[in-house]
Parts: sequence; C-alpha cells; structure tokens
Amino acid sequence: MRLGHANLDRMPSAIRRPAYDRSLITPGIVHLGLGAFHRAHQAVVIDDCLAGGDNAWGIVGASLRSPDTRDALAPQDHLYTVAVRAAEGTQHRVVGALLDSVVAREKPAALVERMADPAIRIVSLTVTEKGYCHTPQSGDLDERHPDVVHDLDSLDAPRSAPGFIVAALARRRALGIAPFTVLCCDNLAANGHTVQRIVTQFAALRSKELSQWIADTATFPCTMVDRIVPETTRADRDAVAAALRMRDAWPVMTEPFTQWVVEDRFAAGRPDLAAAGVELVSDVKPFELMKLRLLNASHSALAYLGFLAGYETIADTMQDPHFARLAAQVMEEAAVTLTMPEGTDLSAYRASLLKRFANPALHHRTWQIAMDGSQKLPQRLLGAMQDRLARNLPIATHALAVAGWMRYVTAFDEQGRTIDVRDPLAAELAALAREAGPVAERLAPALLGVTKVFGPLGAEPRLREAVTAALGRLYAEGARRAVETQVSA
Ligand code: CS2
Repeated sequence: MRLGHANLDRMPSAIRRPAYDRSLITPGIVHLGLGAFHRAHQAVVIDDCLAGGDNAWGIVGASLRSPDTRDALAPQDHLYTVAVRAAEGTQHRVVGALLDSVVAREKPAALVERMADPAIRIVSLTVTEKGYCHTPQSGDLDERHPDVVHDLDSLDAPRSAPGFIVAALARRRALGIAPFTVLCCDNLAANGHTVQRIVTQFAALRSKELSQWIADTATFPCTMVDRIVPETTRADRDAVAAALRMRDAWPVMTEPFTQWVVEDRFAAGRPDLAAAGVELVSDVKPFELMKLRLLNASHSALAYLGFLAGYETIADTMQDPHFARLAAQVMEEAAVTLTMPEGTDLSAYRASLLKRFANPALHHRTWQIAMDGSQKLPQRLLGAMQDRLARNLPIATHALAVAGWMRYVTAFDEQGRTIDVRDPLAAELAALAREAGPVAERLAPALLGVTKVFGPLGAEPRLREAVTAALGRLYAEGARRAVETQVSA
C-alpha cells in the first residue's frame, strides 16, 4: 500500500495527519527548492496554519533541476511523512501543505506563470547557499555565473532562482499585479537583504525601472531557520513504512527542535505564522548571527574535523569527548562576537545545541554538512574570526576548523583515500592543493588567497599565522590528535 489521500484512514491512529479538508486549500505560496529541509521545516508550520483555518496558503513546490521529489510525491497526492526522531522514540506526522510540485527545468515558463498568479503572495526559497549565484564573501550577484548569463539572455525560460524571481516579478509588473514577498530560508548572512540585493542587481541588468519597482514594492524579510534535517536513507524509508503500514516514497527525518524567526515585512499578507510558533520580530540579525556562528560554525567544525578523524555522523563525532569539547569551544569563541536582545540566554542555547548534535537517533553525516564549504565559511566562521581579530582576541579554535576545511578540500583523507568533495569550487581548490602539496606553509596561503571565500581577510597576518599553524598540526598529528591538543590547550 502507498501513502495517498485515499489511504489516510488506514494508517495507525497514532500517526498525525492533516487536520483540515485538503480539497478546500488553495495555493498562496510558491516554494523554490523542494528539498527535505523545506518539507521538515516551513511546510510543517504552514500545515499548522492550514489547520488553523488559513485556507489560501497552500504550497506549490518547485525543484529547480531534479525530478526526483516530484516523481516520489506526485503519486501520493503530495502527502509525505515527517519523522521526528529522539532518543526516546520517533513521532510521525503526515503533512498536507504541499498541494502540487513542478520541475522548473522541464517547464520553466509554466513556473514563471504560476509565480505571476495573483493568488501567489509569497515566494519562499531553500535553494542552498550556492543557489543564489552570488559571491558569499561580498553578497553580490555573480554576473558571470553561467546560469545568470543564460537567464539574462532568456528570461522567459530561466534556470536560476534569482532568474525565476526576476522573471515572475517582471511579469507581474507588466500585468499590473502587486509583487509577492520573497522569503529566503537559507543560511546566508542577512539572508533577506542579500537576496534583495541579488535580485535587484539581476533586474537592473535587464531594466533599471524594473529593478527600482522591485526595490520599492517587493519585500524580502530576513529569516532565521533552524531544524536539523539529515538526508533520508533507504533504512529510514523502511522504518517509516513499518510505522505507517504503507510506503511513503520520500519521508523526511528530523529532530524535535524547530525554530523560525521572521521579520514581519510581508508585501501581500501572510498566514498566521505566530499562531504556528513562528517568532515575528522587527530585526532578525542577532538571531541569525547567533545561529550561524554557534550552530552552523560548530557543525562545520565537527563535519570537517570529524570526517577527517573517521567519524561518519555528527552524533558519532560528539561521542568523542574531545570533539564535543571542540564544538563547545567554537561556540565559546563565537559567543563574544554576538550582541543579543535582552532576555536571550546564550548559554542555554549553547547547551541545547550540544544536546541536539548528540541526538543518537539522527544519522546526520559529516560528509553531508561538509558540502559546499566555500559557500558556508564566510558567514559561519570568518565573520566571527574577523570580529575577534578586531578585538585582539585569539582565534585558535576557529583557525583549526578552517584548517580542517583546507585539509578536506585537498580531496585526500588522512589515509590517502579520495574524498568526494562536493563544492562549486571543488576543482579550483583541489588544483591549488595539488600545486601546493601537503605542506601547511604552502597550502594555507594558497587557499587563503581564494578571495571569493576569504576576501581581504585572507591577507590578515594573524589569521594566516593561526590557520597555517593549525593546518601544520593537522598534517603532523592527524585530526583526532590535533583536536585533542586544541581542546586541552
Ligand atoms: C548544516 C545545516 O548542512 C549543513 O551545513 O549545518 O543544514 C544545519 O543542519 C541547519 O542549518 C540546522 O538548522
């Protein structure tokens, strides 16, 4: 038996299911990047909004390239399971907020049409850091990105996320339809402002008036999104099938914790997000920096160094007390760079992160988090390093994390086996590493010279010294010992 509308009543009664009549729901949101994260995070919130009576906010999901999600979910009426995993057990919930899905690459013009529909009032995105075709260091649109070059030439059939947004907004403007809210849910620095900049820069390359209209009328609230969502495995699918007593081709796995902080600037209305647990604030920045510099920074540190030390998952890595201490130390270094609104308990937040990382029921691979480091380092690690250097504070733990990334992108592990490095700059980084050889004094400066990642910070002598020393230790002692030395220092 397969999950689907007709079978909802055949699931065990403990499985939560949509508490509303799905036939009454109409689309109000187009979401770009229909991955597991969206389905386990924003879509669950929207599911609650729909249950609360906000009928006009169903989601149409778009995958930019791959048909896999659509192929898995369309035959099951776009219903899917969210499995919430904790040491104490798993809770299952079938989500109904996703009404339809499209594959942008197959019918780009149809997706633009859909986004131009006046009923669509929010376009949200989780296309990962690299999906914005920008330079993470500067936050500017990369005008030479092949997809941008393509889209500027054929905006009626775009490929990139910014291309779709500009095409749809241009169409709305031409038809006299008010713009939608662009709601970025990726871990970019100042995500709303950054996407606004990218989109208006893109639009300006087509028409100054269009760009001005977007700047004047569309809104791009910043958001902080948080929920750990590992990739779904075959074993996960089997476990969910056993619980549901029917197959779900693509359930998503997650943790109990979830947080969504959003700036309340919506151009064309929004569902009652607060009733569904979303924190609506006037300025997301402190929360976003807190999350990027505490959670994501230590996650990346654990991912690179844990992978090099031979650990498969974050939970495995956290079992090693030296690595647990490393995560805590990254947070300690970063915490002093944060200025939080009154009432924020940063030490409780840090403690909760360590517990979440150690969740033994989540199989979150170090390799998965290690992906796309070139796009992640600036906002996760480099910003805090810059702030600490400005105050003459040491940066040794962060330097070790950056060195871990450097060792990782050489594409050879400590046993000399190849690492499958997934990163838009993978080839460039590996070539630099080959040229430099396994010598910290050459490799560190070579990689610090990649300005797309490090910008001017790469030339800062104290940073060069700290990163080179850390990389030297990684080569001399291996990741396990180097981490031990660092946390015992
Ligand atoms: C992780 C994030 O893959 C990664 O880079 O650090 O996806 C992390 O799990 C989420 O941001 C948690 O909210």
